[in-house]
Amino acid sequence: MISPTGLPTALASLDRTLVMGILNVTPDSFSDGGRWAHADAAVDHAIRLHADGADLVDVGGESTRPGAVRISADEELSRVGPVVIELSRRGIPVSIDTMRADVAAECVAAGACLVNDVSGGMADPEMLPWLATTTVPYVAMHWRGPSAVMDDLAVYDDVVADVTDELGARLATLAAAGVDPGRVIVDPGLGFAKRAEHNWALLRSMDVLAQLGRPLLIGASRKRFLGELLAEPDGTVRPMDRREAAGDAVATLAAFAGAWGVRVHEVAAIKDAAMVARVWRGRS
Ligand code: PMM
Repeated sequence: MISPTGLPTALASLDRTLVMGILNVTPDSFSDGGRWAHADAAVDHAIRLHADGADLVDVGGESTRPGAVRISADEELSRVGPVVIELSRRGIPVSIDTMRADVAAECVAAGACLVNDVSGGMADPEMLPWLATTTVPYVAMHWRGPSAVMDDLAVYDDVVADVTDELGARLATLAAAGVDPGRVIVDPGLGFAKRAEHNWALLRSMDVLAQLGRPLLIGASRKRFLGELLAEPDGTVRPMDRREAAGDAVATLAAFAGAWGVRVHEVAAIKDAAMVARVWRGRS
């Protein structure tokens, strides 16, 4: 399993897929909006994710659901800052899910060990210059535009080739800005400017994405394309709270296919699945 440089030793030496537990400190995320909006509830939930075996807790303060309107940097920081500080104080490894350099900088200073940027540095012109001043590992997700308009941007000639090329171009832009690609993890961004058939095509082609030579992160948990797959005969999409098993299946298959990490809401089953995938792939 390739690991990005700059991770804490305990995470850098994993020989199985890393499990990233999702903590959305938001009133409106599509998957768990409002549940962990208060710092105390968020910290309690993160402690549970960690106890369940999460290698990292991914803390986000801004919803990226389709159509979401952006919040201010101050608002975002007031949501995530206290949580990142408290989790770091407790020794729980944290990644910060943000598109903003200022928020990333504050959270890394507070102890976050990875920056997860769904925009791959495209949303904030300060992100790449700031990253170049640090050594923190960085997730560059495939992104075509803000959540408010992303559904209109789901147009591809060949989604696998297009996403691979666009991620390759981001790696080149990061390198030109002084960010060592050896620190960068790439993510195809399931559901971001992608319809169901795009997501499935990308999952089927993880070997093509892997040719970028970087670790892959996959986030499918509770996403709409799973609800569409499991729709009722009358077309009613399976609701969020009944997509867990399908999300577990995707995370397990992604682990078997060699993903560096999977981003999930419920950790325990996937942690076990990552161990199974490791031995299935031939490691004792
Ligand atoms: N998906 C969401 C948020 N952040 N980050 C990465 N790297 N990859 C993803 O697929 C991703 C992400 C949206 O899902 P959520 O509302 O369940 O957090």
